[in-house]
Amino acid sequence: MKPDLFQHPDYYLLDDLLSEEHKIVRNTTREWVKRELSPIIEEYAQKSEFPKQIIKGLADIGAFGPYIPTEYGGAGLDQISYGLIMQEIERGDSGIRSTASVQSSLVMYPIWKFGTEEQRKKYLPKLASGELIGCFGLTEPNHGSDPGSMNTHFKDMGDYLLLNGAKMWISNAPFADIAVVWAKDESGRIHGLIVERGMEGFSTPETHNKWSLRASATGELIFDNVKIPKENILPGRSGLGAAMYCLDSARYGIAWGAIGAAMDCYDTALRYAKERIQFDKPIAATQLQQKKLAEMITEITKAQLLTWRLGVLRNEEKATSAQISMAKRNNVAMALQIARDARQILGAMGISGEYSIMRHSMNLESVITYEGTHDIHLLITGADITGIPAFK
Ligand code: TGC
Ligand code: FAD
Repeated sequence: MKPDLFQHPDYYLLDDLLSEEHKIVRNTTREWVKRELSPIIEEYAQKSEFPKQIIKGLADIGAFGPYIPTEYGGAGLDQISYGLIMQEIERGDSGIRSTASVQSSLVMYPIWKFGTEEQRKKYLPKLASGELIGCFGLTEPNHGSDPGSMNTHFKDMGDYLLLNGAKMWISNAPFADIAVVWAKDESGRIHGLIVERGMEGFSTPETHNKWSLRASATGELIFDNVKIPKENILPGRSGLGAAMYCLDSARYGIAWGAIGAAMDCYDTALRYAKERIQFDKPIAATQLQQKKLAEMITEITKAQLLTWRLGVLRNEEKATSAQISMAKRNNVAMALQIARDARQILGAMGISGEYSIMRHSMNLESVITYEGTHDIHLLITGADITGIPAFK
């Protein structure tokens, strides 16, 4: 892969809206990505393997629990810093951002928000340091967009809970030490449970043959009469809303992350277009390529503004779920379109692993599906503005 020459597009001087701390966090993450991730990511994506050696580095830059309080090992940062970390990591690769998103927003966040003090103390510091890796099991083979219809369930056996069922398409599953799993009790109410690797009847087979998110490990979670200690239930909140509350945090991070992928594609295409000579002039001198590049920077700038504002609302605890859906949907679709246009600007080189664009493009095909599909987020906006849910 070519050396990482990334330069940050900031057409509307959005850096002026960031604090010194935001810039330090952003620059530290960017330097780590250039130094530790860019040189190896193409090789790991090609061989379809998560680079486990970067876990410690991710923990060191605060990517595991950026906004979790320092007393639990988190970085104690605000929501804009969290977003900037996700942006910079996804500038490197969406699959690596996935690992950070799941660990932070889908594992540490529910334990922090809905767990007991004992659970927080037991798991959060080890998750923050990367000593433990977690995954989040909501999706099932027959229930994706409609998780409320899930089949995974548990029975109260007096001394313990007996868990049965299966989850599918679970990021980090093949090597996770713990799983936050959503399952129904005997009355049909959904709860979060902490399932630990090694519990009898719990297995995590890997999902192979993905053309997308190849540097992220995806797998199933299978529960065959797994005995779960009662102290592993998250008691603070139950119902589908508890799982969705965690998704709000992860979707917010993805809205920032997608900008990172888009910025990388734009920056690569701009540099290439200025250097690539055809018909005795740089292809950047042609109107057709300028149209693509001008539209890219316009869309990136709009997404940056939307997402920065969402970050301010998150910091003020005023952001709604529907506002987060709008940003996730807009930004991922924007990034995917930019990846496709950038690929064309590079001609044949656009499909080569010498450049990051094709990898981003393939990754974004997962990002536009997970954490709520493009369609589902549109329906969430539709329900919000009309007051009429159109899912069913
Ligand atoms: P509905 O009746 O609308 O809601 C059920 C309960 O949930 C509450 N709720 C939310 N709470 C907080 N934040 C949100 N975004 C919420 N959305 C819904 C709602 O208030 C209600 O609460 P209560 O107390 O009244 O019961 O639910 P529905 O059954 O009609 O379904 C609609 C819904 C929301 C589930 C659907 O729109 C949706 O979002 N489907 C998408 C499923 C999804 O996003 N799955 C993601 C799986 S995890 C994943 O993909 C990780 S990838 C990670 C990575 O690698 O980066
Ligand atoms: P379906 O729900 O079957 O949807 C299929 C199509 O129908 C979509 O286009 C959808 O938009 C459309 N559709 C569905 N309902 C409606 C409707 N009411 N109206 C109109 N159209 C509709 N899940 C986890 O729990 N944890 C994870 O860590 C995780 N990681 C993932 C990693 C990867 C790489 C991928 C690809 C997925 C991951 N997922 C994870 C699963 C992901 O959240 C689901 O794939 C997603 O929610 C969509 O579910 P589905 O694939 O079953 O699609």
